[in-house]
Amino acid sequence: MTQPIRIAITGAAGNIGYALAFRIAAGDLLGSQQPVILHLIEIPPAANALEGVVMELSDCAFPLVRNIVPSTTPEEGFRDIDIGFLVGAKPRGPDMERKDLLQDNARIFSVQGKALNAVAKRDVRVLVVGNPANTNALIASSNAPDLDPGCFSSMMRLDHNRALAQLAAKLDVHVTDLRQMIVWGNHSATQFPDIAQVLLRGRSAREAVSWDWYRDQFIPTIQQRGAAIIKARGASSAASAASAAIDAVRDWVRGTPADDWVSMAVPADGSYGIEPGIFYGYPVKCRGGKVSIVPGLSCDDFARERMRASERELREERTAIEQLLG
Ligand code: NAX
Repeated sequence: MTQPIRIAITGAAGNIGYALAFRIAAGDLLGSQQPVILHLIEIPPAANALEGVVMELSDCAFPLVRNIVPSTTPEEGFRDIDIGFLVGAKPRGPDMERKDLLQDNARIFSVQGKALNAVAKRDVRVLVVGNPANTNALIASSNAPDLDPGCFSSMMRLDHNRALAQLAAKLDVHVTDLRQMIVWGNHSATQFPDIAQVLLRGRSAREAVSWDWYRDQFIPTIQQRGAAIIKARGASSAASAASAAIDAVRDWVRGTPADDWVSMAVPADGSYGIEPGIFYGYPVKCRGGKVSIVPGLSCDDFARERMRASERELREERTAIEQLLG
């Protein structure tokens, strides 16, 4: 019988964690033949809420769930895990500066990086969702010196999926008709959703929309989509974020389609002029569990300027938390 795979979710009693756990338990991540053991991690004040999540998961009698391991410490929660979704993070309080948020979350992710280093499987795959996701991934990875930095990525997939949906709606086609979307940079308002390479049934989608729409509507809509959801729903994206997290790890583990790529934030390696030292959103292909940045795409001055603006922001975030890098 297939061995169960151990999957950790931090912030499992939060909005995204609550949506994610049930979809993974139902087999949406690794398919209907792969049993799972869920490691659900919370902070002590949320232990009761976590117990409720465990009760509900157990009440679903999911055939694929072999065990549920609730915990309030990362050393216990990450033990022997194959996959980690690092969702739990401190939300921005009313009087909090972005700088304070960065510091508080940086501490959480340095502790979690050390714990992953100590107890996770050596080929663990860790997707960081908690914000500021790119810099949190950098901190976790730099505090896990025995794990390959390629074990870590941060989530650009929600932005990627949002970009596909908006462009498909504009062109009056289905999202599955589109290929080769890219979201470069940071998961923040400086991200650059780039449609220069997008193909609509093999032809350039960029040429099918006006420049004004692309620059003045499409790009800001994707950059501000999170805020628009909060305004409409009174709460931040949860089910769509969980869905994107599942898409991201599924493609990482099982591979991207032969004729497409996806956007993932991975350690910058100098590709496209983005120097190492940050996690940067790139177009990537995944094969055999490994991620490779798609090489050799042409980027015009308009694109370069936006890619550099997002890089600058990531370097500023890095400077703010430099003391917590391992
Ligand atoms: P919630 O506040 O609903 O849930 C967060 C949960 O994390 C809480 O239950 C909290 O107790 C727990 N937590 C906090 N610190 C923890 C720690 N050290 N260890 C374990 N658990 C901890 O937030 P939710 O809406 O679920 O969002 C979670 C994170 O995702 C936020 O940082 C949010 O900004 C980020 N997002 C990232 C997205 C992305 O595309 N990368 C999109 C959606 C989302 O905004």
